[in-house]
Amino acid sequence: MPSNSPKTDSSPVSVLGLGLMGTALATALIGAGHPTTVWNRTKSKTGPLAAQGATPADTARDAITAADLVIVCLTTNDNVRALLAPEADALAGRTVVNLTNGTPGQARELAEWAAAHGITYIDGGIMAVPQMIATPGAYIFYSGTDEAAFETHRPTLAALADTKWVGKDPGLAALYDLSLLTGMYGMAMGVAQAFAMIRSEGIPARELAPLLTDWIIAMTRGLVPEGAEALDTDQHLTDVSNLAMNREAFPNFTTAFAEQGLHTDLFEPLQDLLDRAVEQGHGADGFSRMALLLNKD
Ligand code: FVH
Repeated sequence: MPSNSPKTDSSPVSVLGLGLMGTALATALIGAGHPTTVWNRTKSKTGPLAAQGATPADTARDAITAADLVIVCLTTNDNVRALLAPEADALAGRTVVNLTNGTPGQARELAEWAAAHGITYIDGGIMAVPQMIATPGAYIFYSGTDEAAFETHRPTLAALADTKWVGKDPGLAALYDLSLLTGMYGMAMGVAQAFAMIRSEGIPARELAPLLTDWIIAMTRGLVPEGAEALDTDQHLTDVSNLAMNREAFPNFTTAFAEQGLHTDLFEPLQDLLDRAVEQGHGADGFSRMALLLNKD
């Protein structure tokens, strides 16, 4: 029967899913001295971990029954649900830490399902790529109804990355994770468009890269903290770079993209948003207003 006593650094742990991330997680646990049982749908992926000292399990059920703490990292939460549902009786009394990327709603559904079967469920959002696991700077958001269970397993989870507990609503880890990734993807697509633009004249992207890096850092330093403050205090008026001015200048992007032989579809919705902001009377506001315009209410 699984116990609830505080876990030592040598607590056993099982990892289900040995893709790039699951393998990195299992490697970190082995390196930290945890007896680690591993399972993967494609069994050949257990080989390198077994060579490092992990115990390969023939079935997910075998892995689940080997430890109180079961870490899951699959492609999607649909995969997680399909894998865990038939194993509910074996999981009862244990703690599942799900590090699969998903939505707040999916996390809440999995937490409800787990609670109905006597399983402790903690959701996680990994803020790292596999190579960053167990290195400084990597961290993982966690949330779930049972904070005490998280604290019990925190020493083990700390072998993966810094731990950031964000609350008892199981959806919060995914909310924080996707909020940060939203910023990252928006920036990454802006970088892609910038590189396409400079390369349209045969100028190598590497010539723009240092300028673009410095520019993004400088802009982010102002935009993020000031935008957050403006939003939280509902004070959007600006004397710096208002939405009316941006709306008039914005067609330069799509026109220039077209002139340079590039697609314009990435930026077109941004023009629509700026048009809406001005039409609704927010032309004197700064970019903080845009977050409110994205809200359906
Ligand atoms: N890799 C990254 O940079 C990011 C960093 C942030 C977190 N993400 C999320 O982590 C989840 C896993 O990502 P991954 O990089 O390990 O992904 P893969 O290398 O493609 O491995 C996928 C594993 O999932 C197994 N799997 C898929 N479907 C099923 C299923 N129906 N039943 C059981 N297992 C399944 C797959 O097994 P196999 O194909 O080897 O048999 C792999 O073990 C993911 O949510 C990222 O968004 C990673």
